Amino acid sequence: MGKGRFITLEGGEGAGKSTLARALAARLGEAGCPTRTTREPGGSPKAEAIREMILAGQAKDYGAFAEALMFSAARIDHIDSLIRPTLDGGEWVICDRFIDSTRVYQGVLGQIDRTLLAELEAVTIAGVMPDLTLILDLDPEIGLARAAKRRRPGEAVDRFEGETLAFHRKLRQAYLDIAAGEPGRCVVLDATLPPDELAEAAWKALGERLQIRPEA
Ligand code: Z5A
Repeated sequence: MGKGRFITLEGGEGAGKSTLARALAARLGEAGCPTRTTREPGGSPKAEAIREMILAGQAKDYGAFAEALMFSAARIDHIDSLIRPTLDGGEWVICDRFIDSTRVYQGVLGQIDRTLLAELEAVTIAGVMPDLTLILDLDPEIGLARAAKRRRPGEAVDRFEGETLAFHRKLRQAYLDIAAGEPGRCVVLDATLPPDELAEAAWKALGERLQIRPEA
Protein backbone atom coordinates (compact mmCIF):
# COMPACT_ATOMS: atom_id res chain seq x y z
CA MET A 1 0.00 0.00 0.00
CA GLY A 2 1.33 3.49 -0.89
CA LYS A 3 1.81 6.28 1.54
CA GLY A 4 -1.22 8.45 2.31
CA ARG A 5 -1.25 12.19 1.77
CA PHE A 6 -1.23 14.72 4.56
CA ILE A 7 -3.52 17.77 4.31
CA THR A 8 -3.73 20.52 6.92
CA LEU A 9 -6.43 23.16 7.31
CA GLU A 10 -5.54 26.52 8.78
CA GLY A 11 -7.17 29.86 9.49
CA GLY A 12 -8.71 31.94 12.21
CA GLU A 13 -11.40 31.14 14.70
CA GLY A 14 -14.69 30.05 13.14
CA ALA A 15 -13.28 29.98 9.61
CA GLY A 16 -14.97 26.64 8.91
CA LYS A 17 -12.01 24.24 9.17
CA SER A 18 -13.82 21.45 11.04
CA THR A 19 -16.79 21.65 8.69
CA LEU A 20 -14.52 21.50 5.64
CA ALA A 21 -12.46 18.63 7.12
CA ARG A 22 -15.58 16.47 7.35
CA ALA A 23 -16.73 17.35 3.83
CA LEU A 24 -13.33 16.63 2.27
CA ALA A 25 -12.89 13.35 4.14
CA ALA A 26 -16.27 12.19 2.83
CA ARG A 27 -15.36 13.11 -0.75
CA LEU A 28 -11.95 11.48 -0.50
CA GLY A 29 -13.50 8.31 0.88
CA GLU A 30 -15.93 8.22 -2.04
CA ALA A 31 -13.00 8.74 -4.40
CA GLY A 32 -11.21 5.68 -3.02
CA CYS A 33 -8.86 7.47 -0.62
CA PRO A 34 -9.75 6.40 2.94
CA THR A 35 -9.18 9.46 5.12
CA ARG A 36 -8.86 10.13 8.80
CA THR A 37 -9.70 13.55 10.23
CA THR A 38 -7.95 14.84 13.31
CA ARG A 39 -7.14 18.13 15.01
CA GLU A 40 -4.53 20.10 16.90
CA PRO A 41 -3.94 20.71 19.64
CA GLY A 42 -5.10 17.19 20.36
CA GLY A 43 -5.81 14.22 18.14
CA SER A 44 -4.43 11.60 20.57
CA PRO A 45 -5.35 11.01 24.24
CA LYS A 46 -2.12 12.53 25.58
CA ALA A 47 -2.29 15.49 23.22
CA GLU A 48 -5.96 16.08 24.13
CA ALA A 49 -4.90 16.31 27.79
CA ILE A 50 -2.39 19.02 26.84
CA ARG A 51 -5.12 20.76 24.77
CA GLU A 52 -7.31 21.07 27.87
CA MET A 53 -4.51 22.76 29.78
CA ILE A 54 -3.59 25.19 27.01
CA LEU A 55 -7.13 26.25 26.10
CA ALA A 56 -7.94 26.76 29.78
CA GLY A 57 -5.10 29.30 29.73
CA GLN A 58 -2.86 27.39 32.13
CA ALA A 59 0.28 27.97 30.05
CA LYS A 60 -0.38 31.62 29.18
CA ASP A 61 1.48 33.06 32.18
CA TYR A 62 4.62 31.14 31.23
CA GLY A 63 4.88 33.06 27.96
CA ALA A 64 4.64 32.30 24.25
CA PHE A 65 7.70 30.05 24.07
CA ALA A 66 6.44 27.82 26.89
CA GLU A 67 3.10 27.58 25.05
CA ALA A 68 4.96 26.67 21.86
CA LEU A 69 6.73 23.89 23.78
CA MET A 70 3.41 22.56 25.01
CA PHE A 71 1.88 22.62 21.50
CA SER A 72 5.02 20.84 20.31
CA ALA A 73 4.82 18.17 23.03
CA ALA A 74 1.22 17.51 22.00
CA ARG A 75 2.23 17.44 18.33
CA ILE A 76 5.01 14.90 18.88
CA ASP A 77 2.57 12.47 20.49
CA HIS A 78 -0.06 13.14 17.83
CA ILE A 79 2.42 12.48 15.01
CA ASP A 80 3.86 9.36 16.65
CA SER A 81 0.58 7.78 17.66
CA LEU A 82 -1.75 8.81 14.83
CA ILE A 83 -0.45 10.85 11.90
CA ARG A 84 2.65 8.89 10.88
CA PRO A 85 1.13 5.40 11.36
CA THR A 86 -1.98 6.41 9.42
CA LEU A 87 0.01 7.81 6.49
CA ASP A 88 2.36 4.81 6.52
CA GLY A 89 -0.69 2.55 6.41
CA GLY A 90 -1.80 4.20 3.17
CA GLU A 91 -4.65 6.33 4.54
CA TRP A 92 -4.90 10.07 4.10
CA VAL A 93 -4.95 12.45 7.04
CA ILE A 94 -6.75 15.80 7.24
CA CYS A 95 -5.63 17.76 10.28
CA ASP A 96 -7.51 20.82 11.60
CA ARG A 97 -4.51 23.08 12.43
CA PHE A 98 -0.83 22.07 12.48
CA ILE A 99 2.56 23.83 12.24
CA ASP A 100 1.23 27.05 10.72
CA SER A 101 -0.87 27.67 13.82
CA THR A 102 2.30 27.59 15.93
CA ARG A 103 4.09 29.83 13.44
CA VAL A 104 1.25 32.35 13.53
CA TYR A 105 -0.08 32.29 17.10
CA GLN A 106 3.15 31.70 19.01
CA GLY A 107 5.65 32.89 16.40
CA VAL A 108 4.17 36.05 14.93
CA LEU A 109 1.69 37.03 17.64
CA GLY A 110 3.86 35.73 20.50
CA GLN A 111 6.97 37.28 18.92
CA ILE A 112 9.18 34.21 19.21
CA ASP A 113 12.41 34.36 17.29
CA ARG A 114 11.87 32.84 13.81
CA THR A 115 15.05 30.75 13.82
CA LEU A 116 14.33 29.33 17.25
CA LEU A 117 10.77 28.44 16.27
CA ALA A 118 11.94 26.89 12.99
CA GLU A 119 14.38 24.69 14.92
CA LEU A 120 11.65 23.65 17.35
CA GLU A 121 9.35 22.86 14.41
CA ALA A 122 12.00 20.74 12.68
CA VAL A 123 12.68 18.53 15.71
CA THR A 124 8.96 18.29 16.50
CA ILE A 125 7.68 17.16 13.13
CA ALA A 126 10.77 15.15 12.16
CA GLY A 127 9.95 15.34 8.47
CA VAL A 128 6.17 14.91 8.70
CA MET A 129 5.34 17.93 6.56
CA PRO A 130 1.90 18.57 5.04
CA ASP A 131 1.60 17.80 1.33
CA LEU A 132 -1.01 20.53 1.07
CA THR A 133 -2.21 23.28 3.41
CA LEU A 134 -5.54 24.97 2.80
CA ILE A 135 -5.71 28.38 4.43
CA LEU A 136 -9.28 29.51 5.05
CA ASP A 137 -9.20 33.28 4.77
CA LEU A 138 -11.94 35.19 6.56
CA ASP A 139 -12.51 38.60 8.12
CA PRO A 140 -12.02 37.85 11.84
CA GLU A 141 -15.18 39.75 12.74
CA ILE A 142 -17.17 37.19 10.77
CA GLY A 143 -15.24 34.24 12.23
CA LEU A 144 -15.59 35.44 15.82
CA ALA A 145 -19.32 36.07 15.27
CA ARG A 146 -19.71 32.49 13.99
CA ALA A 147 -17.84 31.15 17.03
CA ALA A 148 -19.94 33.28 19.41
CA LYS A 149 -23.17 32.07 17.79
CA ARG A 150 -22.10 28.48 18.29
CA ARG A 151 -21.18 28.95 21.97
CA ARG A 152 -23.59 27.47 24.51
CA PRO A 153 -25.17 29.80 27.11
CA GLY A 154 -22.72 30.38 29.98
CA GLU A 155 -19.80 28.80 28.09
CA ALA A 156 -16.57 30.82 28.52
CA VAL A 157 -14.41 32.00 25.62
CA ASP A 158 -11.15 30.06 25.37
CA ARG A 159 -7.58 31.34 25.71
CA PHE A 160 -7.40 32.60 22.10
CA GLU A 161 -10.99 33.64 21.40
CA GLY A 162 -10.58 36.18 24.22
CA GLU A 163 -7.80 38.05 22.39
CA THR A 164 -8.47 41.46 20.77
CA LEU A 165 -9.75 42.02 17.25
CA ALA A 166 -6.34 43.54 16.41
CA PHE A 167 -4.73 40.21 17.41
CA HIS A 168 -7.10 38.29 15.11
CA ARG A 169 -6.45 40.73 12.24
CA LYS A 170 -2.70 40.23 12.63
CA LEU A 171 -3.06 36.49 12.53
CA ARG A 172 -5.13 36.69 9.34
CA GLN A 173 -2.29 38.64 7.71
CA ALA A 174 0.32 36.23 9.11
CA TYR A 175 -1.47 33.33 7.42
CA LEU A 176 -1.55 35.22 4.11
CA ASP A 177 2.18 35.88 4.48
CA ILE A 178 2.88 32.16 4.98
CA ALA A 179 0.82 31.36 1.88
CA ALA A 180 2.74 33.94 -0.15
CA GLY A 181 6.05 32.51 1.08
CA GLU A 182 5.19 28.87 0.40
CA PRO A 183 2.94 28.85 -2.66
CA GLY A 184 3.85 25.25 -3.47
CA ARG A 185 2.35 23.96 -0.23
CA CYS A 186 -0.38 26.48 0.54
CA VAL A 187 -3.64 27.42 -1.14
CA VAL A 188 -5.77 30.29 0.17
CA LEU A 189 -9.53 29.75 0.02
CA ASP A 190 -12.28 32.32 0.44
CA ALA A 191 -13.96 31.22 3.67
CA THR A 192 -16.94 33.54 3.16
CA LEU A 193 -18.21 30.96 0.64
CA PRO A 194 -21.09 28.79 1.86
CA PRO A 195 -19.93 25.35 3.08
CA ASP A 196 -20.80 23.51 -0.16
CA GLU A 197 -19.00 26.02 -2.36
CA LEU A 198 -15.99 26.09 -0.05
CA ALA A 199 -15.80 22.29 -0.19
CA GLU A 200 -15.97 22.46 -3.99
CA ALA A 201 -13.12 25.01 -4.12
CA ALA A 202 -11.04 22.86 -1.74
CA TRP A 203 -11.76 19.75 -3.82
CA LYS A 204 -10.54 21.54 -6.92
CA ALA A 205 -7.33 22.51 -5.10
CA LEU A 206 -6.79 18.88 -4.08
CA GLY A 207 -7.23 17.74 -7.66
CA GLU A 208 -4.75 20.31 -8.96
CA ARG A 209 -2.12 20.08 -6.23
CA LEU A 210 -2.18 16.40 -5.32
CA GLN A 211 -2.80 15.10 -8.83
CA ILE A 212 -5.73 12.98 -7.72
CA ARG A 213 -8.36 12.31 -10.31
CA PRO A 214 -11.42 12.29 -8.11
CA GLU A 215 -14.32 10.26 -9.41
CA ALA A 216 -16.74 11.87 -6.94
N1 Z5A B 1 -3.30 27.05 18.53
C1 Z5A B 1 -2.09 27.68 18.74
O1 Z5A B 1 -2.04 28.77 19.30
N2 Z5A B 1 -0.95 27.06 18.35
C2 Z5A B 1 -0.95 25.84 17.76
O2 Z5A B 1 0.13 25.30 17.42
C3 Z5A B 1 -2.22 25.20 17.53
C4 Z5A B 1 -3.37 25.84 17.92
C5 Z5A B 1 -2.26 23.86 16.88
C6 Z5A B 1 -7.51 25.84 19.10
O3 Z5A B 1 -8.79 26.25 19.07
C7 Z5A B 1 -6.71 27.08 19.43
O4 Z5A B 1 -5.35 26.74 19.60
C8 Z5A B 1 -6.77 28.05 18.29
C9 Z5A B 1 -5.32 28.33 17.91
C10 Z5A B 1 -4.53 27.71 18.97
N3 Z5A B 1 -7.36 29.22 18.78
N4 Z5A B 1 -8.12 29.99 18.30
N5 Z5A B 1 -8.78 30.86 18.05
P1 Z5A B 1 -10.00 25.33 18.66
O5 Z5A B 1 -9.56 24.05 18.07
O6 Z5A B 1 -10.93 25.26 19.84
O7 Z5A B 1 -10.70 26.32 17.65
P2 Z5A B 1 -10.45 26.62 16.15
O8 Z5A B 1 -9.36 25.80 15.58
O9 Z5A B 1 -10.31 28.06 15.98
O10 Z5A B 1 -11.74 26.02 15.49
P3 Z5A B 1 -13.22 26.49 15.53
O11 Z5A B 1 -13.51 27.72 16.28
O12 Z5A B 1 -13.96 25.27 15.95
O13 Z5A B 1 -13.47 26.90 14.08
P4 Z5A B 1 -13.48 26.11 12.71
O14 Z5A B 1 -13.20 24.66 12.88
O15 Z5A B 1 -12.63 26.83 11.77
O16 Z5A B 1 -14.98 26.28 12.23
P5 Z5A B 1 -16.23 25.26 12.27
O17 Z5A B 1 -16.33 24.58 13.60
O18 Z5A B 1 -16.21 24.41 11.07
O19 Z5A B 1 -17.40 26.31 12.09
C11 Z5A B 1 -17.65 27.31 13.02
C12 Z5A B 1 -19.13 27.76 12.88
O20 Z5A B 1 -19.31 28.37 11.61
C13 Z5A B 1 -20.14 26.60 12.97
O21 Z5A B 1 -21.31 27.07 13.58
C14 Z5A B 1 -20.41 26.27 11.49
O22 Z5A B 1 -21.68 25.74 11.28
C15 Z5A B 1 -20.25 27.62 10.81
N6 Z5A B 1 -19.64 27.49 9.47
C16 Z5A B 1 -18.69 26.59 9.10
N7 Z5A B 1 -18.36 26.78 7.79
C17 Z5A B 1 -19.10 27.81 7.36
C18 Z5A B 1 -19.21 28.48 6.11
N8 Z5A B 1 -18.45 28.11 5.06
N9 Z5A B 1 -20.07 29.52 6.02
C19 Z5A B 1 -20.81 29.91 7.08
N10 Z5A B 1 -20.78 29.30 8.29
C20 Z5A B 1 -19.93 28.28 8.43
